[in-house]
Parts: sequence; structure tokens; C-alpha cells
Amino acid sequence: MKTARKLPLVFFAGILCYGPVKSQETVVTPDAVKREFLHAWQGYKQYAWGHDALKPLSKQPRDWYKHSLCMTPVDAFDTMMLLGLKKEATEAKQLILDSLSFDRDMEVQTFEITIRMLGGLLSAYQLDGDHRFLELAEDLGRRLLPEFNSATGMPYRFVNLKTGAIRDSLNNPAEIGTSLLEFGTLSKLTGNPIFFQKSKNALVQLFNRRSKIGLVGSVINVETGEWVDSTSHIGGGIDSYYEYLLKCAILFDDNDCKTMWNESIKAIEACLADTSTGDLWYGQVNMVTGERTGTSFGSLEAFFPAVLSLSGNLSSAARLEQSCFRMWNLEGIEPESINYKTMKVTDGYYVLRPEIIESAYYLYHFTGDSVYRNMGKAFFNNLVKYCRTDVAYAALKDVRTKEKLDQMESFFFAETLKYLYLLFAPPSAFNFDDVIFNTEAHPMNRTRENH
Ligand code: DMJ
Repeated sequence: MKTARKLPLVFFAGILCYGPVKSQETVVTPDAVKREFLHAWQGYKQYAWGHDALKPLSKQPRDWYKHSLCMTPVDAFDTMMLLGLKKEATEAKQLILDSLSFDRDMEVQTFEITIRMLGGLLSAYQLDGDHRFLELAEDLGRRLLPEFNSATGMPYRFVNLKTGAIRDSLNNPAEIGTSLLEFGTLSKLTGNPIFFQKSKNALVQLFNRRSKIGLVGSVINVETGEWVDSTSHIGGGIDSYYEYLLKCAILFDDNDCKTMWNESIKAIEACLADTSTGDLWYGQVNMVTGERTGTSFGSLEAFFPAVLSLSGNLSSAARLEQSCFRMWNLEGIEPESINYKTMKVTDGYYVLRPEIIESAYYLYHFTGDSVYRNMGKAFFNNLVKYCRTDVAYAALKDVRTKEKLDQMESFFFAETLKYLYLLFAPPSAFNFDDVIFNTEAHPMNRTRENH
């Protein structure tokens, strides 16, 4: 008893999660990931059922807008299917079909609703087959369409789901260029080409406004087509624009997207890649002059090894993932950003982001190298150690102090735990080549048929 009282809480968490544990070095199994998923889902069920998310410290529900959009169940559903959690998938499905409605007089952020909700509903339909998922997706897709009614065809950031009123013409490449996987799949499944056309046009319009050296900036006015911020990078606000160029080329066998990706990656490698420290990083430059303006890198940029490996560039992917892992190990868990020249944390926030795990999964898939499962062991153990609460998982206010925040984003279920599970699952458990994951880890089928 004396010894037991001195043991940190994480020891008891360990016993509950995996049975008696030896240490933080415990082997991670797919079942261990599943148990953590169930732990967090149980918390959502008990304290936030029917709402968008659970606040894991206060144990209160959180809704993004006036009415809940069942964001956590929609985002989590396909992970439950992949993990074989049938009972949980059935209860989530019932909740979604009973209570989710988009006929609401409220303004939503088109990017977030597209990647989490539209992506989640489409993959739910493709995995489960229930037509009501597709009906919800189509209804949502139609309500989002007014976002493209700008003079350039690039989307506004917000749209009212009932009235179609749009707002905010200052948008960024990620929010402009991250909808074609979802809108294109919706066109494929409904037979209505409008979704694909509007979304692809937005992507092309954005690409056409690249600078002479092939880069995009951080903020553009979608009415005038003028750049408002010319900082170029691969991080938040631009990241998934590049991801979708490559993924749409593959999913839709689309030659325009292929050309746009090929041109873009050349510019990224020529201007943004930085090996001046001996490691590979991608920093900030001016989109017009190519002059370096910053040496910041963070948890969002860690998506890039996955994209590089999907494009076939495994050596840069592997090198960058090693840099990302160094970032993770600075404080034992990953910060929002560091200065890679000084290797100091510049923003200590950690919101349970998945990107570094996603990249480890892609690299493990393509190389079979156990180094990525070893990284995964650190990701999993550190998440359990620093972010687990009595009822779920919590973000960290600062990785340097490990102080928790009352926040558990739905992408923790959709992405973080899904990629962790897939990293440790036997390769036969999931056929990677059959799908393209959207940026929220919702798998879109690569079949040509309408399902
Ligand atoms: C997710 O919503 C998506 O992965 C998006 O592309 C970036 N941000 C979060 C996860 O960090």
C-alpha cells in the first residue's frame, strides 16, 4: 500500500487500459487503442450525448453553433466501424439519424463542416450502406453550395444553412481548396455533377493565382482575387490545399489536379524546404520573391510526410518525419509550433492533433519499417500519460507545463485514434489502396461505381 500511494495516477490508468503494465514501454496493441477510444466515447456518451463535443474537464457538453450538428458522433462513426465497435456504431448511427438536421437558421464555417460533417456522412454511407446517410450528405452539400457564389468562384468562409447568406470574403488556401474530395464524392454518389464542378473550379481559380515562382500566399480576397497576405508555407491555412491537389488527382484520376500538384510540389521543394540546420524542415517565404521570412514549423505541418509518401517521395517523407519526431520529443508531446533554428517551443498548445501519427501510419504502410511503430508507441504512451482524464482525453494548454485544457476536438476520434489504431493493426485489417482519406481521415472509396 505504501508503494501504491506513491505511484503516479498514470500507473492506475495503465492498469485500467491494458491490464498490469510494466512501464511506459508497454507494447501497444490495436486493442489498447480501442480501449482508449471506448474510454473517451464513454465520457462523451455520459456527459455530452447529442451535442457536438464533450468538454473533458468540466464534463459539460459543447456545441459549435445554436443547434448541435452531432459533430463527435458523425466524425467518430467510421472509426467505430474500422475498429469493429458495432454496438457503439449502432448507437451513434441512431443518434445521427434521429436528431441531425441541417434545416437550421445558422451560419457555419464551410471548411470545418465540409471536412468533418460532409466527409463523415459520406464515409458513413460508403461503409454502412444506409441511404439516409447519403440523403443527409446531399442535403448538406446543397446548403453549402452558396459558398461558391463569389465573383471568382472561390468560396466564402461562412454560409447560413437555411438562408444561404454568405460572409467573409477574406479566405485562405486551405479553406478554399479543401472540398473536392467531399464534393466530388457527393457528385459521384448522387449523379449530380454540380458539387464536383463548383469545388474544382474553386481549386483551379486558386491555383491560377499562384505567383510566378509557383507559390500561394496565406490570405486572398475571393471577390477580387487579390492576395492580402503573401506569406507562403505548408502549415495551417494552406496545408490541405496541397493535400487535396494530390489526393484528388488519385481519387478522381484527374489530370488537372495532377498537373497542379506536380507544379506545386516543385515550388514547395525549391522555395520552402530548408535543410540549413542539417535536418529537413519547411518554413515561411514571401510568395513573390521567395525570400525566407520565417523558420516556424508545427503540429499541423506534420501532415506533410504523409502527403510526400503518398506522392512517392519516401526519402523526404522519412527525413521530415524524423524532424517531426524531434519536435514531439522536445517536451515529450508535440507543441503547436517551434522555431526549428533554435529548437525552442514558440506555441505550447496541443489540441490532440493527429498529423504526426497520420504520417507515421503512411510511412509504415509504404515501408514496413518498425521505426514508425516505435514512434507510434511514444505517441500513444505520451497521449495516455499527459492527456487522459478520468472521463476522456483533454488538450494541453502548454506542453511545457502539461496543464490540461477543457477541450476534446471531434478529430481526436476521427483521426488521432483511427491513425493510431491503423498503425498497430495488421496490414490485412484494412486495405489502404481502396481509399483516399480526406483531411479529417474519412475514407473515400476509390471504386468507380456509385458506392
Ligand atoms: C483537422 O480538422 C484536419 O486534419 C485539418 O486538415 C487540420 N486540422 C485538424 C487536425 O489537426
